[in-house]
Amino acid sequence: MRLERLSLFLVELPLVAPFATSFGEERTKQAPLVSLTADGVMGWGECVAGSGPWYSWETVETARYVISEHIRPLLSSRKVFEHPSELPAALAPIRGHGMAKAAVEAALWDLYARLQRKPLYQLLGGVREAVPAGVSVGIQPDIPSLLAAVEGYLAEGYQRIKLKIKPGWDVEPLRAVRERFPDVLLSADANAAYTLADLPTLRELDRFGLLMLEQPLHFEDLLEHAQLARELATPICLDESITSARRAREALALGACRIINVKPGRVGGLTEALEIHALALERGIPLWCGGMLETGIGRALNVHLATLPGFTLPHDISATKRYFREDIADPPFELRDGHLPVPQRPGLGVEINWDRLLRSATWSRTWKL
Ligand code: SMG
Ligand code: MG
Repeated sequence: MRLERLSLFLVELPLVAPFATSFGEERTKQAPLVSLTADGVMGWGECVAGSGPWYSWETVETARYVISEHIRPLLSSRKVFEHPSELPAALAPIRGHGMAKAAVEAALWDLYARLQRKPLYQLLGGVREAVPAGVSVGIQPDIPSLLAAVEGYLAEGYQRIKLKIKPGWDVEPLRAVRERFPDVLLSADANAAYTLADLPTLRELDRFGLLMLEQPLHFEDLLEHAQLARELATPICLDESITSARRAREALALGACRIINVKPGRVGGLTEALEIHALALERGIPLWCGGMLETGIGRALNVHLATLPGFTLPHDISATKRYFREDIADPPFELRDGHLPVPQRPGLGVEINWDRLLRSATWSRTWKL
């Protein structure tokens, strides 16, 4: 592949409902979208950095800066790639900024798979044509609203319910959902809202038969998670703390988690995610694919990744309409028997809707490489 052009778009889409976590509430989705062109074919990637430095220190603005000012010159000086897995080494001079790098790598994978005329999952070694969908339920104003939301999602067919929790919204909502839906696969995600001083509360969560407790402690911590893991029966899953395959190896060596949530953006790209997958298979650690309220571009990437054999638990990959009334990619993802079908067309298998992209773009730029 001889790269010819790089484009960067900043899009903003309204969410169908506000999404609240332990670190705040989102009402719109902002996303940098990257396209790379070679041989007249265009590949797309989405950056999962948020509008502010809350989930991660990367933001849409740091991603725009790093892609425009640092990744672009590295692409320009190299231009030719035989395979997308060569990109991480080419970007190694840039330390950190994994979400910015991952967006560009995703565009290169899409481009590569389109040029090969194969759906991405076949190139990754995927083994499924549909992936089980779970849903992440934001912090609600009260228990009745929570129960109504969960009931609605279960009626739609979601296979696992994950509740966002924070101090003050933990034991009661989990108890209420567990009492009302005794058999549902249920998990909780704290987005790093607790400390070891909260051990008495976290111990209470053991009573609800949770599939896992996701990222209870500090976003960079491994040692305290290992300590907590020894105190709880519920398996700990790490999200924010696993920013690379290196960190995944450290976490497993320390006993900090028994399950890993893989987000290609958070770990610095698809190649790094594949390395975590290989490690998890070797160690017998179950994986699932997390979500960042992606548009259809990022959602498609997640669906392809989730087809790999080590991804054995339901994912945070929901139908498009759970987040957006109108997406910038077609066709929208729809639930079928609690699963999302894997796009079978070349590459990511979704197409940009240019009309909607241009209507939702707040900024864009194209460079010749
Ligand atoms: O895409 O369905 C989705 C969102 C899933 O809860 C979700 N993501 O910590 O796992 C997580 C959160 C991060 C995003 S919060 C803005
Ligand atoms: Mg999480």
